[in-house]
Amino acid sequence: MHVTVYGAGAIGSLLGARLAAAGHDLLLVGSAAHVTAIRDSGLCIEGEGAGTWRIPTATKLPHPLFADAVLMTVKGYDVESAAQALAAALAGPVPVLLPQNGLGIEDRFARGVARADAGSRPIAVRAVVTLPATTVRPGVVRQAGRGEVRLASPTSVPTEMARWIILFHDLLADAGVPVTYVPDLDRALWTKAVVNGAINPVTAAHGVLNGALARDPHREISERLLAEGIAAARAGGHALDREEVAAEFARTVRATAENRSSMLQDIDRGRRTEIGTISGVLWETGRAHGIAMPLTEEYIARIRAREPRAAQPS
Ligand code: KPL
Repeated sequence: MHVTVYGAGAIGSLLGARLAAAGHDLLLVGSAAHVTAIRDSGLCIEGEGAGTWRIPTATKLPHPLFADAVLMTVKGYDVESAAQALAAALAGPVPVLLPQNGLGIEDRFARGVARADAGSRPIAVRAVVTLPATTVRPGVVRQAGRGEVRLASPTSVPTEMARWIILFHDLLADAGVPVTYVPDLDRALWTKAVVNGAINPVTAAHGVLNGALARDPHREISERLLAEGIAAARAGGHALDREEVAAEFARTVRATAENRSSMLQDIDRGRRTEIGTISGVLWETGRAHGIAMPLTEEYIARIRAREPRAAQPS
């Protein structure tokens, strides 16, 4: 299958390498530094499933783009402009996996597609991804722990959508990527957002690995953020179960203990973060329902203060 990874950072490169290893024809569209390193020495994956793969790369989407499937792994705040560019480049209706952290991603995608001056309507397939991936340096990505891809159960969606979900499920599963179906994707997305809201800003503000959140003083901060996030999500009508979310938090911290969260990696590189689509959306949801979220607000401010000035707001 011809698969394009659009926004080949840590997670996109990791998934791209798995698909290339399974024999698919990949195109990785990424930053100039990453692309140059891959052209020089191949894409090197460290940790789980280590190896080096020679994969075609580009710094821009080709026009027209011929692909059977796209993994759109750009950051949440770039989804709208990326969707617009993708819709303009694609020759026909192609399924696009959206595995971003955070919330409101499908709406951003739909807005981008609507703005595109093009006939093609890419089909958004939302996913939750818990795989921990770290960019060690351009061209080198480490899978630091375990995780999976979660897709909506095909029985929970209209038939036309089910076939695209099954396509991504089988594509990833055949490449050895752990992938599961969840009965309620909205619940899985909000659970992941609340868990990210308790992991990413804390690791990024304090410069610690995910595993540090299993111990005080960081555990206590994360638990309070978790409680605020759960309250906001529930007030917003998302049926989160407190114990289930706490268990998912503990499992994620354990399985990704050696990982630098994506937000910490962004801060390390002086880049914009996903604080807006993660904690920002949780905080706005809380505010709309009269839920006080003082610690979430404090951590949003801490992360914003560390972002490059031009990057703000989300
Ligand atoms: O989603 C992640 C991230 O870093 O953004 C986790 C799963 C927490 C891994 O670090």
